Amino acid sequence: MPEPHTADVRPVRAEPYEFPLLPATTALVIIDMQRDFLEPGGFGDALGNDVSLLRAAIAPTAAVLEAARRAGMTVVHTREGHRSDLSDLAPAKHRRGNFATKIGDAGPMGRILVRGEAGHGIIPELAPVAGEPVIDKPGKGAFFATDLEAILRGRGIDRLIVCGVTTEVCVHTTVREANDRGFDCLVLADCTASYFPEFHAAALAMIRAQGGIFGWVAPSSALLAGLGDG
Ligand code: TIU
Repeated sequence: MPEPHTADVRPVRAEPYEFPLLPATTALVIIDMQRDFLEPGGFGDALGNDVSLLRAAIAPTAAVLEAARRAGMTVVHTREGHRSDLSDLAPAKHRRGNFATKIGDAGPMGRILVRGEAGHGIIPELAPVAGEPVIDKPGKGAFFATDLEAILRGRGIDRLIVCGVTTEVCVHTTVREANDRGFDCLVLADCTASYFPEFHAAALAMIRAQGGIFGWVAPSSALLAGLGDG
């Protein structure tokens, strides 16, 4: 692909330095903003977490989603979950934690982390619209056992804006996978969240440390300003 014309690049104030946003080759990737992680009675709850801690990421992510759509950027949503027969659920993932309620068990939002169940759905505030790929992933990383990379390469995407939950689990795993595949990742600090605020802070610090070893970190306000929406 030819180098982008520098006039098309919208610099975003980020750490450790400016992120060169180019809307035509950038995808907004929203990780696992599902009821199973954000609402009581889902998978996050079954793991013993206070799910209310994730809700702060909803409003800023909704604003970024709207701006990305307006800018004509590719938008991709991911959902963590499994086939109803659990044939794509690794036994190690199934037994991990020894919790009373496990993946596939019945809960108030249907079977936990199973595709097609209410809890597996993306929260209504961030619902995908027609034309936006939704990637169903059985693991923590969005590239593992999915067609995400093929979809991004097919659209000429080489940089990602990453939002979603949780910062140190599915967001981090995805950013690490993307980084090794040659994608530049900008993680939006207020559009990501964790059940553990200290892990959220540490996860973001790990991304931007060492000259941006895994990528860049910025507040959503910086992205909106870069897109002319701020
Ligand atoms: N438990 C936890 O923090 N996260 C997950 O299990 N999945 C995602 O991060 N999406």
